[in-house]
Amino acid sequence: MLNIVLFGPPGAGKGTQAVKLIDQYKLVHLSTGDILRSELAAETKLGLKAKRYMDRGELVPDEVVIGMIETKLDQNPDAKGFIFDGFPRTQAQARALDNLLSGKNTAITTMLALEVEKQELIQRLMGRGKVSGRADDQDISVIENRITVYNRETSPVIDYYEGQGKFKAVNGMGSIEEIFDRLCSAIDSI
Ligand code: B4P
Repeated sequence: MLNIVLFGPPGAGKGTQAVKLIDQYKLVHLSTGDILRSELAAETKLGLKAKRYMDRGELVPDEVVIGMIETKLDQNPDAKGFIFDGFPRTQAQARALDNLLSGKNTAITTMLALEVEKQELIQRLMGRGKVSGRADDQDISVIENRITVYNRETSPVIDYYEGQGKFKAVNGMGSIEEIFDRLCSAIDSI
């Protein structure tokens, strides 16, 4: 199986590139952000709980997102592989993902980490905020907090995969097609 963790700060292009990669490599796309937003739209108990965190740019508690990923893995027993987009975001999530995958006799193949300058992240998120209606993209202080939370809580996930020899940095500046070509080269070189 080809199991890819697509990593990067908010606005790095994870969701944008994941959509292209699943088409190219015929993988299943698992985005915790998308799952949380659909729970929120359906006004489920989980969605309403998550909203409190997402609106402030904080991480939703580990046990909530780990449970969601477990359900999605179980729903796709015949997948050729998965793209994990926006997950794991903490080392505890990374450990839980390893356990879930090893229970299915598979493992993460590689972590591809998109690297983008802070000013560009802010510009992209504010740009999306004008059209998406996403509350967390429309307020500069929430965007700044998401980047701070990323640096504090999520960036240590790099060390986790580096320790396993699975970390690959990918330049996330440039056009969507240029970045897609870099990601494909990184995958094809495995
Ligand atoms: P996510 O949905 O994962 O949001 P994101 O990181 O902001 O999005 P992404 O990185 O995919 O966006 P993209 O750059 O593609 O998370 C939202 C919230 O959910 C989190 O803050 C947290 O509260 C919660 N959450 C999610 N997962 C969690 C977890 N595992 N644990 C705990 N909490 C969790 O796109 C951004 C914009 O840039 C788009 O408009 C796009 O068109 C544009 N863009 C992309 N590439 C570009 C390029 N090359 N040039 C110009 N623009 C580009």
